[in-house]
Amino acid sequence: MTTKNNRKLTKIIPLAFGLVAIIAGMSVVPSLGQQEATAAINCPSGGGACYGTSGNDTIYGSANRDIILAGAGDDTIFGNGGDDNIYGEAGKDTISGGAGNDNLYHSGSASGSDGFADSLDGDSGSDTCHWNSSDGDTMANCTSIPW
Ligand SMILES: [Ca+2]
Ligand SMILES: [Ca+2]
Ligand SMILES: [Ca+2]
Repeated sequence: MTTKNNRKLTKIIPLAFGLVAIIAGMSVVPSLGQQEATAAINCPSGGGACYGTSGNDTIYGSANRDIILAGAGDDTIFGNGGDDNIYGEAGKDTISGGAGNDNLYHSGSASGSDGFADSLDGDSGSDTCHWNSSDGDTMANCTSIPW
């Protein structure tokens, strides 16, 4: 009787572990997917340097002066208040300066084309958009400077 029950258990236990592993696997897979999706980044409330990741980010500047470097990826960046310097760096970026006198840069350096059509919007204030004509960058609400 005891032997018979033990035999049943040896069959049931691996099956139970298998089910637990499947359920655990199901819950793990979506969370890994979320890590690969767009990350939301809030810059430090006091302003200063603020960095995106190498992936696609949505970055929110503080009410103060932010220096935002978005990293590679197709980033969406909101400078919000303060006189911000925003660098889209590589990737097709959408940048809005928000209030304040902002400097928006389609790329990370003044080497010309980054190969992506970035969208720069100075929003309110006296803003400057640093763009590249061969990339097909678009601009609004800003003075344009080739960069
Ligand atoms: Ca990025
Ligand atoms: Ca701003
Ligand atoms: Ca860019």
